[in-house]
Amino acid sequence: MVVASMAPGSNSRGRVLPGIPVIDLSLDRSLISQLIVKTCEEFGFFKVINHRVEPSVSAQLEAAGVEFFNLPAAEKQRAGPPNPLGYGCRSIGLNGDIGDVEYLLLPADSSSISNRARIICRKDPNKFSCAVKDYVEAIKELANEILELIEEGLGLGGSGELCKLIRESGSDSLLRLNHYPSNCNRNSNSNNRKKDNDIKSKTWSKRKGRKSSRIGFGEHTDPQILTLLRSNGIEGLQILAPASGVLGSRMAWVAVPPDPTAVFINVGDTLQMTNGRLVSVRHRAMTNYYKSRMSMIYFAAPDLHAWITPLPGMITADNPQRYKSFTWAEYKTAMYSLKLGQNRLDHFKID
Ligand code: GA4
Repeated sequence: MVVASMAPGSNSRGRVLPGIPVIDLSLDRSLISQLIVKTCEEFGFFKVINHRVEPSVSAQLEAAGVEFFNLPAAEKQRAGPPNPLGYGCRSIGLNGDIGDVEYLLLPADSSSISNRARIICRKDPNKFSCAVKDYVEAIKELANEILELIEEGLGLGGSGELCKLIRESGSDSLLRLNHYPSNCNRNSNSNNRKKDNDIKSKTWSKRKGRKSSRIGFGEHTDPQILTLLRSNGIEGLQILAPASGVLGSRMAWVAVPPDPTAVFINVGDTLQMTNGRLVSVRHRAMTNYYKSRMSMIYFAAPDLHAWITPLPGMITADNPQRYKSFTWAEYKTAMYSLKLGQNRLDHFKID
């Protein structure tokens, strides 16, 4: 019985690279829990199919996002600047990172969603907040299911340690809507010129006769516990994964083929509670020359005061504790003090 497979992945130059692990959630639970742990150990990334997030719920949020990003710039700016949440355009985080992206970064708790909806969608705040709430409810369920499976695969079945972290009422989880405009429609004004040059200098693919992609969201790992991403049918997401070649294994950017029916999952830094067993994956998003891409991303995070400390059984004589314990609030302070691509976990390493 095939429960997981490697779908062919290729970068935008068409080079075939190792595939993306696929987990079919309708299949045998004990088998998929082990496969999820295996893929989280190797890649920190996989795609799930046959999940229970209704297509209509995803479509509703996608439509709300499209409607928002189609508003005139001045109207969108009313929901910004991100401090750190809200509407942002090109500027990412607090330390000068930029990308070819505009976004809405929202808290995932119900009352904050309602409050923000009044600013984000003055025309019909109720419709916007329903779209966000329905999606958050469904995707949070999926996050719980995956964390339960991870617990089982790690042999912690039934402990509820991981699920408990994101289920608490004070959970700091976020929802992010990213819109990557197509390059061909992009209008750069003089204010953007310096930023444009910075981005161009990092342009990833330039081949004669081919329109180049630009960096939409630079490489980074996600700080939270688990990230669940759903995008429209436009490619752009890439993960840094081991690619075996003639000279052995090395790390390479692997393009993730888009699939609007699937949810892509990656391990966040905070799953280092497994003492380094599960790895947070470095990833980035490229723009598409012809088509705009939209992704909706749920970052499952604990309460600010929650302690991130190794899970039972993860510290052994052969694998002593690698990271100091920290609260999520402490980790967030470190995350906002660093640039996007910097390694935050290194700051908590035990030497
Ligand atoms: C990366 C993952 C999430 O998108 C995010 C990002 C956050 C932000 O956009 O404000 C950060 C980035 C992310 C990590 C380092 C800091 C903070 C931008 C940045 C430069 C919302 C998150 O939680 O961390």
